[in-house]
This record gives sequence, structure tokens and C-alpha cells, in this order.
Amino acid sequence: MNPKRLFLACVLLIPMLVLAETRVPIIYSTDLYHPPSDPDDHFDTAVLFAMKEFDIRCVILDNGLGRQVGPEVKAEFRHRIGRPPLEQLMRITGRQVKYGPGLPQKLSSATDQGLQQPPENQASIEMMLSELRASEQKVTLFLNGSCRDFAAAFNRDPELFRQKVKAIYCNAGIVVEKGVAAQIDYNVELDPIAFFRLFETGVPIYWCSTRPKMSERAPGGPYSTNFWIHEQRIIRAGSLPVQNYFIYCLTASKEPHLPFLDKEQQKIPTPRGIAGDGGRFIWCTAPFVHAAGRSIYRKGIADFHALQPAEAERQGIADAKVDLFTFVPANVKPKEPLKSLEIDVKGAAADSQVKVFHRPVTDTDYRSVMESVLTNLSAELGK
Ligand SMILES: [Ca+2]
Repeated sequence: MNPKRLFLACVLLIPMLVLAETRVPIIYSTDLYHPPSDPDDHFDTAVLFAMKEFDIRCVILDNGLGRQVGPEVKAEFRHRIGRPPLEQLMRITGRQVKYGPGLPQKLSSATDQGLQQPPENQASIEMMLSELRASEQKVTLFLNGSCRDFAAAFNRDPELFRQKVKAIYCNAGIVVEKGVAAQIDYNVELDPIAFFRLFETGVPIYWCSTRPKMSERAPGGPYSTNFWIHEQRIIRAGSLPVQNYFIYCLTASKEPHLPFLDKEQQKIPTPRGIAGDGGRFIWCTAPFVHAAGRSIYRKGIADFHALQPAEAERQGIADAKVDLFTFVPANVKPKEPLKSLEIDVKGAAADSQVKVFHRPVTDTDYRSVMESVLTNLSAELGK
């Protein structure tokens, strides 16, 4: 090969190798609706699509609320499942992703495979299983709604899960440092049997706690992933189609969802005024950063980016890494069936099945850094 050609081959090959190295196969389950139940799922799904290293094998539109059960359900609910926002994100990023609606009814027992549920909802579970079977690499599973579809899929083929699932990121339930916590948060309530089943799978779990108690004023403490955002800032950081994606959600628009992305700049609806500070809570940004293998780096005084270590190196900010959160091993065992788990974070073996999200920084530091990270991810979306 002549030197010119060799040089060209290297230039083309090296970025491909770097990308191949950082590809993270992922199956994502989200209770994304339009109009939204809570727009936080729109922010989370945007983050999934913003991180190019995620090789999105398929998306389960978790139907924890059972809003697409069949013809007997009111039409207004049947249309609510999150197809419009998902297709908008595919348009924005030029990525085509397989997706389908999850099971609409709660599991009836720990080993329930959901086979008696409506035929139109079976395809999603089968899609997930066939993606796992076909994958040469282990696949990350990530959920931020009910645990139903992952639990039902596990029940259909436990051995496949043990062989092919790298870990489950479970954004449901509540973690305390030691003792017993009533685990019932919103996502657990959607399907309690499914949530408790995940802890019996033997599959590694990154358990991302929601919060010990619902309070808009108080962040959830050191085991909770949530943080408060000023959403206008995050939305405006995105390109015009990204801004329109969020505005379509926040206005519960009934216009055709894809042409809406091409609109001129428009007003962002005023967010809720809570504690004198309009905005909302977001939960999954930090778990996504971890699942992607990124870390957080300081680029300016108040400018923080989630980057792959190689990218931080390239940008010359590798030594400005910020250790904002981690996952710590935990002993977790059932306490009261379908009600609580006993948790012990101190003294668990390093290879424990469960690792819990932990942020050893103040609420204020975590909030400010994560808001900046999310703002920069919004800017990255579709670029
Ligand atoms: Ca959710």
C-alpha cells in the first residue's frame, strides 16, 4: 500500500476503532407518553439519544399505566403511548430504533411471563429477547418506569438473561443506607411484583434510588439520583428541532409531530412555580452517564461535561475529572414480600449483585453540576 493510502486508511480506521471500543449496547424501557405523564421521561430519552456510544438495540414503551389495553380503552389513552417523541428523536438524530409497547397489565406472580396479556403487546417482549439472543456483546438494560417488561422477559428465559445481560439500571424504588425501607415509590407501584422480581434474577443491578420522600423543596438525599433543573436553560441549549421536541411535549400539542420540529423559534411554556423556582426534577442523567462509561469533567468555572475518558483526554481536560457520584455494593434481601427490602450498604462484598447509586457531595453541588451536564447534553443532541 502506498504511504498516502495507508495514511488515509489509518485516519478513517482509528475513529471507527475508538467508536467500536465505546459502543454500549442498550435496551431501554421508559414510560414515555404524549401528552406526558411527567415530562422528565422526555428529558431522559433525549439523553439516551444524545450519547452516540449507546447502541440502542430497542426501546420498550413501558405501559405501566395500562393505557393501551385494547379497543375497550378510551381512544384518548390509546394514542398516548410515546411514539411521537420517540419518532421525533429519531428524526433529530438520524437514528432508526426498533420499539414497541410493553405489557399493559401487572404481573400476577413472581414467575408470570405475561403470556396471557394482549397479543399486540407480546411482540415487544419477543423483540427484546431476540435482540439479546442475537447480541455478541452483553447488553445493558435500563428502565425508568415499571419493571414489568424486563421481569416478564427474564421469566421467559432466565438463562439468556444471565448470559447476555451486562446489568440492569433500575430507576425505581428507594434506597436507605442501612435497615428497611418501604420501597413503594411511583415506579414500584406500577408493578410491585415485577420490581421485587428483579432482585431474584441474579443479574447485576445498578439500583438508582428515586427519593426517600416526595418533596419538591427537598432533594432526595445522598442515595437519590434526582436534581432540580431550570428547564428553559436546558431546552434553549439545544438546536431548534431539539427545542421544538421539548415544546411539543410541554404544550401537549396535537399537531403532526414531525413537521412540528421544523417550526420557527417559539415560546417555551412557563414551568411550574414550586418553591419560588420554576422547573422540574430529573432523575436519570447520572445513571446514563455511568451506563455509557462517561465521566464528568470541569471545563469552565461552572461548565461541566459528561465525556468518554478518551474524549476528555483529547480536549485536554482529563485531569479536571469531578467525582460527583459512584455506585457502592449493597447487601439487599427481601424483608416483607412486595413491601420492603432490607438494605445494608456498609460491609457488602465488592462483587455483590446490587450496587446502589451514591453521591457523597452536597445537594447543591450535585444539582448545579448535573444541571450543567444536562445542558451540555441537550446541546450535543443531534449534533
Ligand atoms: Ca419514567
